[in-house]
Amino acid sequence: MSSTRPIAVICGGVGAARFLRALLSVVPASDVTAIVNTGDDTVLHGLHISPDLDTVTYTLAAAIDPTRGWGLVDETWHAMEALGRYEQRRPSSSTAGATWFGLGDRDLATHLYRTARLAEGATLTEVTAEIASAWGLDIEIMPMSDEPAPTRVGVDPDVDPGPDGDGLISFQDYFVRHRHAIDTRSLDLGAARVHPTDAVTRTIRDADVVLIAPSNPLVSIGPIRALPGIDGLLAARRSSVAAVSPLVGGAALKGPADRMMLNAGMRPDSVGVAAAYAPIAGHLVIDTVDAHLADEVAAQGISPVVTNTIMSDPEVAAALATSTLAAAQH
Ligand code: FO1
Repeated sequence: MSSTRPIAVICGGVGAARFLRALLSVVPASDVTAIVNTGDDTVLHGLHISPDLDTVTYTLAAAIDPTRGWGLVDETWHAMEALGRYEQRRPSSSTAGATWFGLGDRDLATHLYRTARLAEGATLTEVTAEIASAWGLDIEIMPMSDEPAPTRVGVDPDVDPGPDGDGLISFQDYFVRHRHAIDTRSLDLGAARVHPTDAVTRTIRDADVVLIAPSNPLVSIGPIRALPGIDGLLAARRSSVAAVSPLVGGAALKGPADRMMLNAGMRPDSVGVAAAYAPIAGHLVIDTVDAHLADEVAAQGISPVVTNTIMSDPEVAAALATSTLAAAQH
């Protein structure tokens, strides 16, 4: 059994991947374990797709498409274009050949490999480690669970009834097919009905520090927290847990976190993030733009750290990683 690495990072997709890249510029990759949300996972064309795991892996391998923030750089799309031919002909009851979720030709190889290994009986934890190793990474990347834990989003059934007519749709239907442009009414976190792996539990319990990446608190960090036992483990060691707020000036840099928080009755700013994380984290890193919110953050019972959180250049990103680590080590 391998020993626990000193730094654990709780991760969603793009924001977490960029934060990890910065962290690995200031500490050795062999010191870090990334625990990654799999609530966004989906099955399309019979393939198991784990977007957040792949975004983290491709980013750290310097192979991510820098503009999209997902998928591989210099990608080609021949398979998707070829599928379009069949999409025109499929029966109305079928979802075969769907092209709304873009899978590049080289990215497809990752999903083919993952799906084949899972069919052979490998766990998602094992396959994820194989994929990270194949990309030459020394960081340990692990899924939050080996069981399927799909996040479903409740929307107005008149806008999209979903498969059961109750307005509950898959996360990727909401995020990609609807371009997260519709209101969210509720969230159903499949993570609450499965279990973290023993490796995840051990890591969150035994790592010297736990960092919560600047990811969506509801649908990226939320599923990991919803796994039975995880919030309790974090709460028990909250003084060595530091989170980075993904909201700057009341807005998400990417994605729908601000709108989702508003729809969930939360304040869509760093004070709302502080309220959500106060039970499990002792420190919250907020952006300099939000310095005026520091007292309100502190009033939530979480110590604010004010610094530049927009990882637009490597030096700023490295400083953010260093400050977050220092807060958790405090
Ligand atoms: N996001 C999109 O907005 N459109 C896509 O077609 C799309 C395809 C895709 C394929 C593989 C992958 O790993 C990620 C992909 N994403 C796409 C991103 C993904 O939906 C989101 O980044 C996450 O699920 C949210 O963290």
